[in-house]
Amino acid sequence: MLEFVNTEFLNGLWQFAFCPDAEPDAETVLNVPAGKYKIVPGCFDTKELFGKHGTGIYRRTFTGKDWLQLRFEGVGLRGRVWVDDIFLGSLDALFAPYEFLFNAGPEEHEMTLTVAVSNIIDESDGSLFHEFYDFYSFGGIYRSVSLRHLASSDGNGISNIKVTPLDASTGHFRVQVDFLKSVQTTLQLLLDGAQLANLDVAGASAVWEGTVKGLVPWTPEVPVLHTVTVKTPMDQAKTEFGSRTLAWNNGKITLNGKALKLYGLCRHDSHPDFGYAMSETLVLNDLYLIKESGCNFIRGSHYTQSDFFLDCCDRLGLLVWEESCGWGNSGKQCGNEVFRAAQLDQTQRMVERHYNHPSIILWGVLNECDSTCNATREILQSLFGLLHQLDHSRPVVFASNRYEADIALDLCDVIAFNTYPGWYDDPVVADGSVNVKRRLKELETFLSTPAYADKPWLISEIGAAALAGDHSGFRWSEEYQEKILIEVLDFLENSSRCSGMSWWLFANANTYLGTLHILSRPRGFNNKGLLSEYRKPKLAWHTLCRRLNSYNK
Ligand code: ADA
Repeated sequence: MLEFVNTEFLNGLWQFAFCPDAEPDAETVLNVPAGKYKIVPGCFDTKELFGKHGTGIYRRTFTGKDWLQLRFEGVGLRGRVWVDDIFLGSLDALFAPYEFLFNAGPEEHEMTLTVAVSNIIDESDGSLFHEFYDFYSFGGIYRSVSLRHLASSDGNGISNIKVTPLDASTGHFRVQVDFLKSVQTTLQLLLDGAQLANLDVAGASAVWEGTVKGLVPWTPEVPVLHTVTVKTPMDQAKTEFGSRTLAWNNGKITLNGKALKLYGLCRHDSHPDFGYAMSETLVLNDLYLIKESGCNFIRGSHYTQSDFFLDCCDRLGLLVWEESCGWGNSGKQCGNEVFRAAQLDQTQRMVERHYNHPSIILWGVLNECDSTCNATREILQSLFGLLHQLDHSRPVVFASNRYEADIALDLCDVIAFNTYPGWYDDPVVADGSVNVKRRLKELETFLSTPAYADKPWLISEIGAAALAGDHSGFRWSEEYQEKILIEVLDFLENSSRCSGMSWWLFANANTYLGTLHILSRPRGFNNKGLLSEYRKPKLAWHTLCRRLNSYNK
């Protein structure tokens, strides 16, 4: 994680008021009496406000002077921020990090921070969240809030450090230091606490590139992290990174020259009791479960992940697909200019913030967008263009459910299919067998044609729902889910074309029990987890652990 000096967290108890069915104006927000308290990070509608829509008004005080920077790591569905009665700006994209720089004046004093957070679903085409998405619209300040006290008199300081590993075999890497504004200064770079270089800075960024002999590489098996510290006369910041070489060609993704076979799970960062504000203990517990199952890969579906989650993946050697928020967006929506701008903005925020995490091996966008339309092809072109411009070092991808009819596969560095043979498509045939392998073979043949043969292929989703305790053997039973999983693992073991999978889903996750999903989402959960929503294993979990751990022996 990127860490700045003189930064304090504003987490803990905040005053709280709820305005049902409304997004009140500034006057109301700033004057409404706050009769309750809520915890930040937290979702306000997991318990007594469950199912209610409206605006949660959060308030607390802090002290400071001169230039300050407020940082929100993730708020949803959207928020507005005031310091005293000054409007600082909006938090438009759920799960995305935002920063606000402001001058509090020369005297140290107490200020009131007010954040109005709405969980009312905006159904306009430009919106980043819709009711048809298959994950619940919990509202709240669900990730950390922090306050940075800048030492400079002009509001300048370090804004980012981006470390790009260029060749892990030689220890060649590049460091780019960005500033909030253009500056003339000197800068000291340290690697793991030891002097690396001194640079003169004239402009809004400075770059160092070089080779450090003996720099220990990052691998999933031995995930060694290094720290780059940047010191200027007025500021200091540091970040961890891992030295690893990622490449994608000839149908393979390679890490440090070795072809990857990814065995993984899609995961929602959610829990029925806490929504999207899972405690660090719960997140770490999930990651140990995944690591110990023998998996080496997680698809962070379907939004920007938390810093803590990524810090843990870096340390545990788990590989990550991180994607910005989108779900089944239509061609009409993809062609909407507001939607396009919002997608570009949230994707940039994700990449700028998480650039240094060695665990991230794929940048994803727009899960299951309608990639049979020209408008969708165009937005994908824009998003992939942005991603390539921000980061040359990672492949770009989106999870397609249009397969042979997709008109955007050529744009991807890695092709990924969400496919549900045996569940939505081709369920059980008469003799009780499922058609999973047949469909996967068809996709394999399609992707072995010259147009696609060079692009690595992932099964980004495949799965079946199981209601814990149903042992009938029919669809919805634990046994049926296990049957599908076994077919997928059999296929993967024998396919040299497919680079791996992320099974849908790690643990059951809250979604809607509305008219849209009522027949397929019993209890208001997506039940395709290998674990229950409280992380209790279903039969297939044990099978996965047994199979994957046997590969490592
Ligand atoms: C899709 C989607 C997931 C989930 C899944 C399912 O592939 O990407 O978010 O909704 O289907 O369970 O049907």
